[in-house]
Amino acid sequence: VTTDLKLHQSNGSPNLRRVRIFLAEKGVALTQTPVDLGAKEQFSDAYVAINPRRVVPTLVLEDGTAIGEVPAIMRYLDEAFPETPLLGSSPKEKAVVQMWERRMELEGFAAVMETVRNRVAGLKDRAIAGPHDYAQIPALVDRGLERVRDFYADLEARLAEQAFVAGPAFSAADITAFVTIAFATGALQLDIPEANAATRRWHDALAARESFSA
Ligand SMILES: N[C@@H](CCC(=O)N[C@@H](CS)C(=O)NCC(=O)O)C(=O)O
Repeated sequence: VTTDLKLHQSNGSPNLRRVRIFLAEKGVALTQTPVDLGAKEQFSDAYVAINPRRVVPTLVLEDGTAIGEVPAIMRYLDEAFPETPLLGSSPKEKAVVQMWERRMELEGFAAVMETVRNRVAGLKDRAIAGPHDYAQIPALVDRGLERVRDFYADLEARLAEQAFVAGPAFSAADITAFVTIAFATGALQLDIPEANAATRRWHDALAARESFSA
């Protein structure tokens, strides 16, 4: 489907990758407007008027409503374009998918993000994205690496029991877990451990889907 929706995005952003794969899986096309984070465009008056949190992504609806936060953007897209649901169909499925998507975000994605933001020299005093400046806490780097290792172990245990993160069907939880792994591998050189056979099987199957090149 072609839509009048607009997505403010940044190419290298892992949060954007979650949304891009989600859109590709659903076959929803929209207008993408780049926000240059390197040039601090997220702090420009024009962008702050759209997203006062000064982060990407932001989805802007036909009536001008601006939706921030990746899970909220996914929610809108899944409800507005109900074909190929990625957040479950029944009340039970919806709750189970949301539970797992949140776990992937809070225990995986956020752990990688915390580690990167407290480690990278270029993010000094920008340890948390958003309108406020926070100093890095170097001790969070070692703890973060430990959290990412635990995330890999927990994911392996889950995928040894289920075909996909939220159960027998592919969902948004798989997208968030996959992007977390790409982020951990690229930014922290923490790839899926060699011995994690279930995660590797799942990962290879997802990587073969066309949407995952989005
Ligand atoms: N919780 C937000 C997080 C968004 C976020 O942190 N975006 C990053 C890019 S991945 C950003 O805009 N960073 C701007 C900055 O570091 O100033 C969401 O789900 O959209």
